[in-house]
Amino acid sequence: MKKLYKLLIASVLMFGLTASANAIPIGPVFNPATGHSYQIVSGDWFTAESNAIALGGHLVAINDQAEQDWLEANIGFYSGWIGLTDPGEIDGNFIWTSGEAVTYTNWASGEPNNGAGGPEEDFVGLSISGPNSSWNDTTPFSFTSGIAEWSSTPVPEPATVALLGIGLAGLAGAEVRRRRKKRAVDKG
Ligand SMILES: [Ca+2]
Ligand SMILES: [Ca+2]
Ligand SMILES: [Ca+2]
Repeated sequence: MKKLYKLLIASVLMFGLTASANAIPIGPVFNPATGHSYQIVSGDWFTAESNAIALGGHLVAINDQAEQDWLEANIGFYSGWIGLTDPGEIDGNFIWTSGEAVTYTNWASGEPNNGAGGPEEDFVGLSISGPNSSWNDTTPFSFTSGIAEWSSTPVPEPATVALLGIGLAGLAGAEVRRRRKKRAVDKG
């Protein structure tokens, strides 16, 4: 029994260590500069893109140095998918799954190399290690998660909700008054 208890503590500690090794935000993180939210989604490149679509966006399109810097600062040590791919037979013709134009790249030295004669590489991963990060084209099963990016719909402010409530109460009050007046007229 004591042994089992010890084992349980050991596994909890180990899980804790594993979890803290990757500083990946669990919930969405909002970037005020882009007005977009970001979250880690799991899967090979295709599954991760599907999961990003389910959130209302795509795998991240890194459009400029500022967005790249923001990801480094907010995600920390991490390797996973971004929404860049060169599908089909025209290698090197990279597109963002978001449909945005490719205006910025951050390839690692010697990349993209399309596998350098090995299995063809059409899917791009990002590796962040401290202040440095770089991109590499690879095969679609090289990573088990990616970064989703989507346009956030502003949630109504509590004040707006309260005002809406007052407005509805006002309408209900007017309806009651109208009915009372009608009753008075009917009686008279
Ligand atoms: Ca973006
Ligand atoms: Ca390729
Ligand atoms: Ca490569």
